[in-house]
Amino acid sequence: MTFHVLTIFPEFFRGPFEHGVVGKAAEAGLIHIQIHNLRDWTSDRHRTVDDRPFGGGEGMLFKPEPLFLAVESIWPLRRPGQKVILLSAQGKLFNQEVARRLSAEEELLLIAGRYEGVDERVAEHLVDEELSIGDYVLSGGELAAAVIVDAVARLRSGVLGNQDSTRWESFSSEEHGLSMLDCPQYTRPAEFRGWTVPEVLLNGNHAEIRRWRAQAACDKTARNRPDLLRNEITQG
Ligand code: 9D3
Repeated sequence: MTFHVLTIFPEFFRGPFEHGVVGKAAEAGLIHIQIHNLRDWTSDRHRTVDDRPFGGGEGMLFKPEPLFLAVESIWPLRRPGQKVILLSAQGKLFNQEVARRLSAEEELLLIAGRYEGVDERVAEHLVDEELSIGDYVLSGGELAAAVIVDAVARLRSGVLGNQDSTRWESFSSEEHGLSMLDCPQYTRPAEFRGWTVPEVLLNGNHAEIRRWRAQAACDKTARNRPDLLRNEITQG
């Protein structure tokens, strides 16, 4: 699978994509990551990518032309397995279900917005999907693009050492939304600064451990993410 990222800050991605699971998968040739500088598709001497909004208002917007030229030169003959995604605060919410769907594509091109936003003709006529990673304000789409590459890449078979481990994490739950958080976990020492590990985890009774973990996961979900339990009832 190939990930393209279109950005005015190409240096931003050297860090996140060189480390961890994504970096190792790229080194092993399991995924490919290409970072493109949006300014390569400008023709004025200041390499201008932004302009003022029609109708007035704060800040600057990405002009449509460099974005269209970039996508059309990266994919001169755009095929159905090549999806363009715009990261923006106005997008639909990204979640594990979206990650799973995107992981079935051959190639993704992620556009990281900056400034106050992007000319709406980009959202309407150039991109397949407009995505946000959550209800908080970021300074641009670069961090969001890195989040999406990480979440999608690790679903590709072979990217994780143990393929099965994707199925059993907090946010895996098959194709649809999430249902339950992971249970609390402990490692040595069994007593740390007077705080002890639950006795049941030390006694080797695996049936009892399984029951404890299920209950503890329920409790933690009710406390930290009651919205997940409500979804469970309404969505089955
Ligand atoms: C006038 C309101 N604007 C600034 C407070 C709106 C606004 C413009 C540009 C808010 C954020 C941004 C930059 N954010 C992104 O490009 C972005 C984003 C985000 O802010 N939150 C969650 N996901 C994403 S994906 C891209």
